[in-house]
Amino acid sequence: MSFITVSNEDRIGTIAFNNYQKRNALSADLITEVLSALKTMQQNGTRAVVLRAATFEKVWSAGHDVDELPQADTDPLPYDDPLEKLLRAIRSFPAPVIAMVHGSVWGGACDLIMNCDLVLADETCAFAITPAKLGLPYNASGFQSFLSRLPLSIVKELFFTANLLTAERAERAGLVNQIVPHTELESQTYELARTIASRSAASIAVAKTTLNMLSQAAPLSASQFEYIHGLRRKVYYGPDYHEGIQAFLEKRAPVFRVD
Ligand code: KFV
Repeated sequence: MSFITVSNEDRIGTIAFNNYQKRNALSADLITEVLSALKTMQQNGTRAVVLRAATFEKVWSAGHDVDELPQADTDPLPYDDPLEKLLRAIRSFPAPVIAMVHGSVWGGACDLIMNCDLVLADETCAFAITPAKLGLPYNASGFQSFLSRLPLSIVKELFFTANLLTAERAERAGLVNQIVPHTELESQTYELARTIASRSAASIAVAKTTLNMLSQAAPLSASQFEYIHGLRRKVYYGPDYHEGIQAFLEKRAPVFRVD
């Protein structure tokens, strides 16, 4: 079964999520297909990639497939998690990856957006990062992606509330390059991709790598990293994570401990 559609025209690749039944959740199978499409596009010298949903629905992607998260006592976002592999593949893809967004973007899909190079969206877009609803300790590289894109105050608001950031605020904060009318979303996205494809691929590849490295440069000592990792471990071994995942699976609101 295929969870995405892939096309290529004039060296512009398109990868479209196509599993709306599950709200385009980023399952391991869907991610495997995206990674394979990216590999082929890189081999074919693709000059820009558009990452989108196949159909215009109210959800762009529901984020990490919660059914595939461990239920307790295991790091939910380890280095080799499929989602983490996808984020690294987008970052290291030599040409720009443009997210074209219609609808709401949740959790890990929001992190995916942070790792795309450019974001064009219409007025229906909204973004929520939801680990606080799942009792899930987010990982340091994930926080860093948000911080490289957004002011600290907005990142904190997103992670502390798990509420949706509206299109207008997302544009003002710089998360989205531009909000365009829905009727123009496709034409403007592909116009942008064509402009990029007409420029020097060599120059753009160096710019992407260098800008990513500079924007993610954050010195952290080994002991500080281990301290953070210890804090995370306490949470994924703790009652909130267990309760958050159970609540999602049972389709009810979580009841977190108050002491
Ligand atoms: N993982 C697995 N299944 C999901 C899912 C997800 N993230 N989101 C939705 N589904 C399933 C859902 O269980 C249902 O399955 C179907 O997709 C339609 O969802 O077998 P079922 O019952 O048909 P509905 O009915 O909830 O759809 P809708 O009423 O349109 O609401 C859409 C939405 C996106 C608002 C709602 O599905 C939702 O709140 N989903 C969870 C969004 C979320 O919190 N995502 C973050 C996941 S955790 C994550 O990404 C990370 C990395 N993190 O750290 O937290």
